[in-house]
Amino acid sequence: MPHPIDLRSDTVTRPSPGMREAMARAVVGDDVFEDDPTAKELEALAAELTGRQAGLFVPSGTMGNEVALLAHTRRGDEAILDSNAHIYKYEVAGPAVLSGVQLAPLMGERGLLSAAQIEAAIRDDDIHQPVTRVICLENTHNRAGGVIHPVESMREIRALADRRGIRIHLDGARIFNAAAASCVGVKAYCALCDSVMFCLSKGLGAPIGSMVVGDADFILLARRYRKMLGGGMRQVGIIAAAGVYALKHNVARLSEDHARARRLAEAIAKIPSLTIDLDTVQTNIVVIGIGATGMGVEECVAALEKQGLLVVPFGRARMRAVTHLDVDDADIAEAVSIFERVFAKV
Ligand code: TLP
Repeated sequence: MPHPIDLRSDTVTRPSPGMREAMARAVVGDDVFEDDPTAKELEALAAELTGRQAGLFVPSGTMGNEVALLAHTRRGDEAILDSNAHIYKYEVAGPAVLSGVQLAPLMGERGLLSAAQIEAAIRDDDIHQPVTRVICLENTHNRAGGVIHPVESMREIRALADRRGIRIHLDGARIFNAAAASCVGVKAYCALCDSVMFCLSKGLGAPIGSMVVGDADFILLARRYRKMLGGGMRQVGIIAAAGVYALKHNVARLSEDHARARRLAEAIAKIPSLTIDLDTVQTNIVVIGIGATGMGVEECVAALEKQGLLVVPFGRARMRAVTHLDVDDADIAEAVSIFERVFAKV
């Protein structure tokens, strides 16, 4: 059988020949001594593209979110976030273990929290209660299906945070996707937050790494916490070079992934046994309900795999397919025909 079409995640991409070449040529130094020029170049580029003072290269998005929380909070503080946020669902209780922070998960509408909803959850100034220190937003929202958090809503949350002296951290793992699909620049989203984490290793196609950006003082503290978590790396320029390459070559093409996700979603919407909320298909993520198939989610995923298409289970009744730079139009056409073959008759 030919290679399967891999839509499990946008993390599955392999570095392109050009990216490999950039990695091979990278000038390196010891980044813990802060003398790796390529890591510095990447951090400066990330800061420039997001309009923030400074950037920090971290090995993963998870570590980026966790160092940001460590830098924003003190033990016993509370962080407000959506109950389907990556930080709440998929970071192994890192905020509790590493920062000693209690999470206050709220039920967002398609993953999005409103200012009013957040305001109602802010703690009173009372010795019985934890201090609400930080609000964590996610843009695009992964579990909601790649939904964009509208900039107007983020502005309202910023105004609330300013009134109440609370910080905002953005899990912007896919913030470049949000920007590509919304005509709102990355800088506009990032200006509304005290810190932003974004991933190089997702739609941007780098093999490893994420960035944290914010004010210089904040990044200095985050650098210290990165060291604490074991993320101080040495000749890191070899992987930072892939990040520089990704930011220079792979941002403008993200809308291609969005168009392919849309095409896939619209074709799946025509299959009666499956369900899909086309309104959520705003970027590169497609969440498919197993609806009336009469099959379990694992069974659905296995049936697709047998035909050469990889997706992931996304809860008990949903699957997720993600488009990325290693799939082209022909792959999407083939993915559609596999979906039709497997589910048209059930
Ligand atoms: N998401 C992965 C899985 O962990 C679910 C994926 O395949 O989508 N924030 C968001 C919004 C994410 O989607 C992810 C990864 C992360 C943070 C963590 O990034 P990594 O995997 O680099 O630690």
